[in-house]
Amino acid sequence: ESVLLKSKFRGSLLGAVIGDCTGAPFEGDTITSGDKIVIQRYFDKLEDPEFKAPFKPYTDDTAMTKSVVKFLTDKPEPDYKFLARLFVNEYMKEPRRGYGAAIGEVFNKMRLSKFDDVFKPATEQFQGKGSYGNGGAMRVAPIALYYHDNYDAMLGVATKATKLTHTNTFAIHGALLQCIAVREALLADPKKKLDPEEFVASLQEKMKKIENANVDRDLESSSPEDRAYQDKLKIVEDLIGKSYEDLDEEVIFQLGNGISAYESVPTAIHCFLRAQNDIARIETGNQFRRTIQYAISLGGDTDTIASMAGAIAGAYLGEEAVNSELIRHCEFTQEMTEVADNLLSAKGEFPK
Ligand code: F2R
Ligand code: MG
Ligand code: MG
Ligand code: MG
Repeated sequence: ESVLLKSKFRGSLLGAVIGDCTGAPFEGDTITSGDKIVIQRYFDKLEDPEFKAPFKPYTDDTAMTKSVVKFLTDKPEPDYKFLARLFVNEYMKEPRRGYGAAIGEVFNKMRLSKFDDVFKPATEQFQGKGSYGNGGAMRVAPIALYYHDNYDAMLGVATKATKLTHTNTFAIHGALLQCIAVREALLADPKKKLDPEEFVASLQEKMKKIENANVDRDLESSSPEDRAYQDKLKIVEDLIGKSYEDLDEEVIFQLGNGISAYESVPTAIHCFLRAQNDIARIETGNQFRRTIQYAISLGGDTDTIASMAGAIAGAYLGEEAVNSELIRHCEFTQEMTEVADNLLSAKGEFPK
């Protein structure tokens, strides 16, 4: 059992970093059918043992995920000031890792206020509306792994870890959805064929609770975010039944491929589910690669959607599903394997 968990922890964090590294060169692109052939060859090369090239660098997605792991492993209890400092140190050390355009402001305010109230700067983003970017979701996988056996704690920690930078409900609920998806994948038996309908139904039920709880807090208001992710998951569910070849335009139109959590987290979950079966023009027998390659082929926020889809796929399939050549071509993958092991052993060391 712990052998399987070890493989799944490694698989998930490798999925996060490999999706980021391989997706980053395409971030912001619109992908044509010609580009899809280019992406097919790109992955063929990355899996070729003879292929020599400098590794693909990671971006902010992995930089922040690393900090979240350290936050979980280095302190006995969640310490959000510590996490804020880790984010800021990483950002100051390497500001050119492709961070969101607005998040630097949060980090500067944290630093200038000497980390006095680490939750305040994020509340001031976008005229007080808070960021709805996918930055909370893209770094949440370690929390799902660490707290997989304590669901309520998982949601609580994921919420606060997101709120350090993102206070908009769309960003928080998106991060929770991604967190829940990674956990469900971790708990699923990789030897059994996954039932996509069951997987989505479970996410729908959980998001319903989360979105309804939000309504209860403020009975006066009924805003679009009250059902936002339930509605998106309904689309994910409807897409499962559609098996025709040219689904991509519809996926991009209905689910999105943007940098907001709302337009990327459900898309990542769709990628994971669709890759359970063959996908036209993605030639590989490897489900892990298929997930990431498909996510990238949708264009838009490719590094982040591939990273989130990769974290889910890796949590389901485990490390064995990840091609070792693909690992070799991405930055920080060796370290990420050790980091995954530390995360698993930290679970045993500290009382919850
Ligand atoms: N930043 C990018 N990619 C674009 C450029 C990088 C590229 N490599 C290059 O240099 O060419 N990618 C990274 O950002 C995303 C995560 O962003 P995060 O952490 O959520 O940051 P932020 O700044 O808070 O939000 C992102 C943008 O979303 C818009 N936005 C958010 N909330 C808004 C609101 N309430 N109102 C209006 N706009 C809002 C803003 O444009 C934000 O800057 C990932 O893709 C990661 O890979
Ligand atoms: Mg990025
Ligand atoms: Mg069924
Ligand atoms: Mg991105």
